[in-house]
Amino acid sequence: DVVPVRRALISVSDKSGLLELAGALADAGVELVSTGSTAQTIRDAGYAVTDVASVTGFPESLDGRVKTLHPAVHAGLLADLRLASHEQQLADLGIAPFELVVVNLYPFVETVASGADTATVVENVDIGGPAMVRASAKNHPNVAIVVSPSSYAEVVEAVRAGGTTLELRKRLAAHAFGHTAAYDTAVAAYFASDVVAADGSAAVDAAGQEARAAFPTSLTLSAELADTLRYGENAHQAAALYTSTAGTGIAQATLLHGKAMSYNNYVDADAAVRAAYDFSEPAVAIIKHANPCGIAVGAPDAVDPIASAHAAAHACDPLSAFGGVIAANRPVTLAMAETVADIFTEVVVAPAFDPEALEVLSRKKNIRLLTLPSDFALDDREVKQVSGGFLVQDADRFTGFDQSTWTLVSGEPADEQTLADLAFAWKACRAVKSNAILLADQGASVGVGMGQVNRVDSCHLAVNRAGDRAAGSVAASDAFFPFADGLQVLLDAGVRAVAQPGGSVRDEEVIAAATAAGVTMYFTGERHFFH
Ligand code: 93A
Repeated sequence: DVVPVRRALISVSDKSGLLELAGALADAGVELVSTGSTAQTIRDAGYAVTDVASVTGFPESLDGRVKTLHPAVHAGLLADLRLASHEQQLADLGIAPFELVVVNLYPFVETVASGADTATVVENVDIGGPAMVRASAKNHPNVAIVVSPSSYAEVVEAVRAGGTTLELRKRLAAHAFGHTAAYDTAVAAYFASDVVAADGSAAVDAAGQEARAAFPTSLTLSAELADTLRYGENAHQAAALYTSTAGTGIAQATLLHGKAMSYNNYVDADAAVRAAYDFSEPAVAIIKHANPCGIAVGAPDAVDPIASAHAAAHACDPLSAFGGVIAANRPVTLAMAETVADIFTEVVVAPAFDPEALEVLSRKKNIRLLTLPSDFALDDREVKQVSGGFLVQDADRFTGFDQSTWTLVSGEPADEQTLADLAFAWKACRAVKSNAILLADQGASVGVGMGQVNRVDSCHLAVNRAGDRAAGSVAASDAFFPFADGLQVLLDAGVRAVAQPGGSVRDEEVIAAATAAGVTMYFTGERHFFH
């Protein structure tokens, strides 16, 4: 089932990687046929290329609307050479087949996002490109279809090795159909209104009013089916993973070891990564049911800061950490791996694993080891589904975090260590579902109260979890204390300092309680609800 590549059709808007590809194919003796500016780019680099117009005998016309839409091209894409009759007909018609097609489409989504006028947007609806992509994908027993520069290396390797395998061509065909489907979805959404946004980011109508400038008048999510999952949150729910084409997040992470990721693994790994990457210093977050059972940064004097962060995060709530999902914002070291190996853990996600760490953890059959993309980034916008629609918001980030903007409202100004602990607690608290109360000491959470429908219960939970570590810890609250009662629970437990947004109508009462206890309290001026 190996198909040697003799003739390739290349027509790409995104020219990244094009010359390396063309060079490699030319060196392998492949004849290159190409459209307008793609052909020009290849020719300028000194490689021989045939213009598609000389294949069709028809000039590229109507401002490029008709370039490859011609039987001389499409018969070459669609002929099934396993059939003698197709081979004969091609010969009779004087048409040569293509074994490789490289197409990426007019940048429709990017054109809309740039605020271009309607005529320009419409001109960027690619017709000939998807036709070639779909024809070649249909004919995958004979043709390899490449729609993304990220596939170039693999295809070149196959060409050099003597041809493409059926396995590769089928995989490329699946990618190709997913790609044109996502493309058409974006086009359909644009025609359904004026504006489209993709990949969770917003695009602005060219004529959009300033007040609405940050958000498009309509939204479609452009994502491709990456994987079907065993099931969803529960065994009776079917589920799948879609990846945004431009995304570089948890959905694009690489599974190095272990069983396939589950739906809940993805949710928790995302929460874990989001928590760990709030810190610039080495940090670890351990997540269960999307909530932290522990977050910590490495001790400043630690020989192995990420192992130190993990040990401290685990110490927060060892009971809950059983079966947890762990994220580290630094490569996992041997020392960390050895500790993790002794604790039943669902997933460890990190930018990398030291080789010895990988070896130790790979011995565990049931653990999943995941590396983040090298250009890992959290999305700037978050989309949440509600029945019948979507909510979209800027992601909550600590970019530009500046503790000097906090206001001291009670007690003595905190010393350096306490300020550092408060900053840590404040950031870590952001990763906790509201109502969130987080107690911390020396760069590690010691008690977390999460997800309660009143703040008093969250305070009790945090204090109970912290046990005898509550006394002398610092506290952070994701939102203001509406009454003094919640704060009083923390004060009674002996916390030494508190950070909270402030802004309650009863702030005076709350400050009075802190002052009466002689406890330092800062208003941060910013709320961090997380639901
Ligand atoms: O305008 S089209 O819909 N009509 C066509 O016949 C056609 N053939 C290729 N767009 C067409 N293409 C697209 O042109 C490809 O999908 C690719 O994005 C682009 C490459 O054109 P050029 O080589 O001139 O940059």
